[in-house]
Amino acid sequence: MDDLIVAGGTVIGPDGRMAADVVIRDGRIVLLGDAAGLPGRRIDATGHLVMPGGVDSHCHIEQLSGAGLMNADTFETATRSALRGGTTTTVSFAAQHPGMRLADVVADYEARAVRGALGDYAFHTIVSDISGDNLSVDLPALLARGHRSVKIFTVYDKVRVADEAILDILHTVRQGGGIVCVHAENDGMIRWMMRNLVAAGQTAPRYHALAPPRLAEVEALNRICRFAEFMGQPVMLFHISCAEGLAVVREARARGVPVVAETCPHYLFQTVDVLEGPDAAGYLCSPPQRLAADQAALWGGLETGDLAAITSDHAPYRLDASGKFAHGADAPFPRLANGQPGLEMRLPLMFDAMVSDGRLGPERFVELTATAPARIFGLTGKGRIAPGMDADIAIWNPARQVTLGKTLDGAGYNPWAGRQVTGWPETVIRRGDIVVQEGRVLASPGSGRRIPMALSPAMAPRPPMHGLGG
Ligand code: DUC
Ligand code: ZN
Ligand code: ZN
Repeated sequence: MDDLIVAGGTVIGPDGRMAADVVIRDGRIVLLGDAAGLPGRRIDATGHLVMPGGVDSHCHIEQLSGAGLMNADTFETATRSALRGGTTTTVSFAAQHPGMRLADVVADYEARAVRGALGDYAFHTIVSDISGDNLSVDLPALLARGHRSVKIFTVYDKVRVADEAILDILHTVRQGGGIVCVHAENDGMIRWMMRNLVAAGQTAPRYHALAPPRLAEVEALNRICRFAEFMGQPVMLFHISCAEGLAVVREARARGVPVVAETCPHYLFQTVDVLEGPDAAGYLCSPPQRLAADQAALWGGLETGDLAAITSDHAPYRLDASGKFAHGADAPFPRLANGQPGLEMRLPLMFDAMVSDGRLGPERFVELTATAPARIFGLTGKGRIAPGMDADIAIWNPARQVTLGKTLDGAGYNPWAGRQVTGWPETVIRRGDIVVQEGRVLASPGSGRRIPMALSPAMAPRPPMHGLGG
């Protein structure tokens, strides 16, 4: 097979940019520099930015939700959509519900991805039931097989884990090597708010802005940071939405607690106002959108590095009885499915803000949307353009103006439809194959590969504080 040469573009890395050609052989980058005169098929990237394919380390694909609802995507639809938006690697969830055997759950999600995925992928193992062999046998075996990220919830009936079990999970992951991701909100505070709002007849989606209160996030983040400190186990805190939540993260990191955190485009670009309109259900997510002042704080967290990654939290549900309205068209807001689709729009939205509008710039865009997620989760070969890395590349036309429209995922609506962005990933390459060209996705289902997670510095355990020894 001929080499593929991405010629004449500006290559963006997390630490800088350079005018360089990229030579690709057998799916890998073999040269970054001057390829003039070298043989091979050429893609002319003149005037374009050559960036690593996106790594979206938080997306829900073909997954049973915490409320027991199957979402609207298959691995095929979700990863096709991801590729068109420039994302070549996804980390989605293998979701254990109580009573399920952990090993079977992961095998099931793996089989679905093997069949359907067009992009490369890894999983977070959602642990909700530590009984039987789940914690003692299955989880250590999964960690050893490169399923090194575990996800836990402090909320939601089917997946919530109590404090003592959380400590058991942190302890087990510490021994096997890995990272624990957490959806951290206080369950009791949310339930109390929902019960009282519904009792007062305040059932419209707009009340969702109050029901997962800011302090519910603060309380649970604080507790999880203390657990991470107590156990000396690294934790990734998902979807930070508000200034006080970020302050908890910042303070814990300043104390040396091994926590990293992420936020999502909907917290950076949407406020509670989206829950006021007739389309509110389509925007409903948890934690909810907050205020403009929170957005400013989150941008500050991205600047300082207290927020290390931007992920989509893609959680697609159709606006009908199969999804959002599974409990009826007039269901009170606590019974509407949570989440919005975002896999395809994540990078165009962030490119528009960070590169076209100049907020933090292209290097930070690459770091936050590709390099850091790959590094944190030990996704070897991903997230950077350098010799030896997988040739996962998005070639961006920085001048192209696009009005966001229909996406390829299964949700059937795009919460960002109608918004104008500048910059588009016109050509996308995955392990050396051109998988998106002129808006068409060329990869076939099943051509994605699982990327086993390697031990990463972000997973390095610290001395525990419990006094029982390491
Ligand atoms: N919040 C989550 O934590 N996950 C999926 C959807 C949502 O809104
Ligand atoms: Zn969550
Ligand atoms: Zn999520």
